Amino acid sequence: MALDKIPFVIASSNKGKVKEFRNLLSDLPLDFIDQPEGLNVEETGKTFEENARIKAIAVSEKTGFLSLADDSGLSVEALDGAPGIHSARYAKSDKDRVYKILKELEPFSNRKAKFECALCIASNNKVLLEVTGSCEGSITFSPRGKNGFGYDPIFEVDSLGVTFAEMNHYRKKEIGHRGNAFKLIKSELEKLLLSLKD
Ligand code: ITT
Repeated sequence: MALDKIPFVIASSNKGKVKEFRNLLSDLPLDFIDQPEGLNVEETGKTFEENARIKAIAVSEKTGFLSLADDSGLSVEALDGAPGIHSARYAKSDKDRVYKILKELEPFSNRKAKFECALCIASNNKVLLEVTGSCEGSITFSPRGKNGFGYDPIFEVDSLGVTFAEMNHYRKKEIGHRGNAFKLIKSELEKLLLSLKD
């Protein structure tokens, strides 16, 4: 463990999310630890916020360390908010999920969508910080771009005209749902880390 750094578990098995978090948190004095291999936390909540809480608490209990969980997803207006909290399981692969949305949206002219991200930081079975961020956009007619993960190739950000998958990670950090949520929690997290060092 690096000297003076606080052990911090990113409670996620999604490699795309973990990569984004490592970038978002890179200037904080944290010693990143993967969540225990094979750990499968059942997401029984009905909202992003509830699921983020369930994951953060479970991983902090299991590891004994400060844990950050994210529950996130894409909500498409014309599909009554689907896939929403079911984003990860909407079809069997990222590619299938992307084409399922494109197919389902064919009859609609309204292509408005939004990404949401609930973050929760927990320790010792207790929620310490929680917040939600979002990013508004629309669904493209075909996938574009090679960066990012999940639904990034079909999500075009309002006003920019490019998909998340067409931007570099600095830009996604600046305007994306995860970056927006993180902006709301960052100063509180810094205070929390300082209090843990005392
Ligand atoms: P963990 O629960 O282990 O963190 P997960 O992938 O199951 O991993 P979620 O239940 O929060 O995570 O599901 C989020 C899904 O929403 C994710 O699998 C993607 O399909 C999608 N998603 C979330 N954020 C995204 C982003 O920034 N870009 C593209 N797709 C995203």
